[in-house]
Amino acid sequence: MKITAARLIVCSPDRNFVTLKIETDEGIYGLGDATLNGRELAVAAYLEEHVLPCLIGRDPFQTEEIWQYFYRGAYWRRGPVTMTAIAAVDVALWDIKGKALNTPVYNLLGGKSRDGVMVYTHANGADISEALDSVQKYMAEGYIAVRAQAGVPGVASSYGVPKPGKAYEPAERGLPSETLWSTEKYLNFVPKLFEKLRVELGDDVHLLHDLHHRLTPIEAARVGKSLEPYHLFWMEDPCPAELQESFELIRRHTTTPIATGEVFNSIWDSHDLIRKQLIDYIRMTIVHGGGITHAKKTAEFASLYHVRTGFHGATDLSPVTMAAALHLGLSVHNFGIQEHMHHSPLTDEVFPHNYTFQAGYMHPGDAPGLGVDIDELLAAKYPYQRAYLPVARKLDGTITDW
Ligand code: GCO
Ligand code: MG
Repeated sequence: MKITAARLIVCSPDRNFVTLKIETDEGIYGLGDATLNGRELAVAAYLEEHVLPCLIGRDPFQTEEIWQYFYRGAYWRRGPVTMTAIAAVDVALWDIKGKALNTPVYNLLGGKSRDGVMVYTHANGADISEALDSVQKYMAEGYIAVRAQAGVPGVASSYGVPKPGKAYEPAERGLPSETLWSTEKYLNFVPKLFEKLRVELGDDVHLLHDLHHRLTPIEAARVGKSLEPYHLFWMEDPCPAELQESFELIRRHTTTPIATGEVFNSIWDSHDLIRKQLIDYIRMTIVHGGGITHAKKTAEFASLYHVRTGFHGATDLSPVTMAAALHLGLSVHNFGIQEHMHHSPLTDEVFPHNYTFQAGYMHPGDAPGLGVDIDELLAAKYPYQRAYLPVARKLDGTITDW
């Protein structure tokens, strides 16, 4: 089997997606997600100018050889653009491999290790009461794990809280919006949110919370300690993770489990965090972390250190990534949990897929390959529109992490 063509489908059904389609001389094609929120065309250009020409004529079964070719052959190492481009190729090749062998991708990754993949979704609200209602809504839908975020009194627009009446989609068309942040107000508020949730919801539901890289290590330690009575499933991205050793300070103060890595793009971003057991869940996902090939290697490295997977799964990762993550999540032994933010109905229409949700768990389906497709005619109706993630400032105007 030979690759005969490779091309991008850039579309924007409610938000931007970049999809790679690789075609072969046996009529089988594969899809890969190349979406990097707010920097989509950077990846599209990297693929079109530097990667796709090198694919033609290759054997799509050679996932390891092709991964190494684009990783080592580029000379310049790592980074979100490069690794998202490599991921798109890798995932499309696994899709082709599964289709050619007439088997779902999970069977090529070690087969099923469980019957379903436990997922969590996003509950949020402008205040504690609305956040509680939102968690209860998703529990009623069958979720057994829910992430809770709420507006922080005195902070105009908190991370994770949608604009009134709108679904939460942080990337906004036009130039970057700016939001304000107050760590002091947040630190005083967040224990109240989870105290209320536990009082009203009891101990069984898994509650998760995203600190979104905003705190210093000692501030994150304070949050972790203050949330221990409410036994969270995890606190996520407690502080920026460029300095991996800073997590040692958090670890010294709290037993609240830690998840990080959604902005990582290779195993080297988390090498110390994992081997020093400074985290409990690794969130680096397939679309930004070099594809199924590299995500599986990272998961297996993590399994040596009691670290489990908790892959990123927000709406800026297309249904192609959702499908790939479910195949890997069904198979890896040290699976932890999979994030599942609902795509819009229009996005689901553009990307028909076989994955399903049932009583807190998802399954990728048993179609050969990934079990996801793209309706190119429908996608063409929604052309790309530049969009940015917000920029955050502290109340005194200092730029901070959004
Ligand atoms: C999450 C993430 C998202 C990101 C978004 C950026 O935990 O799902 O933090 O909310 O902000 O994916 O593109
Ligand atoms: Mg996050």
